[in-house]
Amino acid sequence: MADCRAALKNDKVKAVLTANQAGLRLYPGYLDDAGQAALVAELRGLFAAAPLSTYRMPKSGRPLSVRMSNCGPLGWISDERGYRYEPTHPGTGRPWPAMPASLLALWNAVAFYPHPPQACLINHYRPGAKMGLHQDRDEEDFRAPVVSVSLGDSCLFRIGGGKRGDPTESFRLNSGDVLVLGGVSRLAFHGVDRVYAGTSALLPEGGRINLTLRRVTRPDADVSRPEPAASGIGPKIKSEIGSDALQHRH
Ligand code: MD3
Ligand code: FE
Repeated sequence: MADCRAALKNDKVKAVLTANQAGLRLYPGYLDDAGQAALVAELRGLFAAAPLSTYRMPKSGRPLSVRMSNCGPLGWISDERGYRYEPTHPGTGRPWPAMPASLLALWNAVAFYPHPPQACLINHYRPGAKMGLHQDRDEEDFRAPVVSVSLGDSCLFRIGGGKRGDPTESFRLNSGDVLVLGGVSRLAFHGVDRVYAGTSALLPEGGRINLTLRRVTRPDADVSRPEPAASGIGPKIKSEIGSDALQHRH
């Protein structure tokens, strides 16, 4: 493994990766204090319109410890019927709030992808919340990266390869960090093992917020694809079963 490790560093980007995680880019402290505070202020307004919800795992109905909301045309949800993207908030029935311009600008700056994001999943971790190792594969197009923004308390993030058993590496994500998951890292297993309480003063109530900007549909299919038969966007096939030790979303 030592042979295939590469450490890259310049003013903006720092990445420590193995071949399993090629395409991953970490921008430590991409957002400064003012940028983080401005984003949190936008999120407060957003939560008033689209409250954070406790989603349930398909089949088991077990609640996730992370609470979630979304903005943008589509939002990721989970309930007994499965994981999927929906155009409306499951509680209010209203469309998700618009994606803030600052997030569109962030995507344009770091994604290197010629179409805008369609969904921003907002994860809120209270102390003790975590997210088990999973893949993000409810999207139709894996050519677009996922762009993640961390706010509030630091966490221990873990990422492996395209198979559940592949070796993993862990590093901290701190408030203001931006992580871009492109290339083969787009389908890497990943999760959040723990949140370190008291490591940031950004959120007075404590905890951690993570935003993930995502492309959901294939750009070339946007116009021509037929209407979905029922609610939800496309078939959602789950391949992984969560272990009991950790909570799994995918
Ligand atoms: C690697 N969120 O929302 S962010 C998720 O911190 C999710 O809330 C975690 O995993 C969080 O699905 C991790 C970093 C991240 C986001 C998306 C990825 C890593 C990823 C997609 C593919 C591979
Ligand atoms: Fe994920």
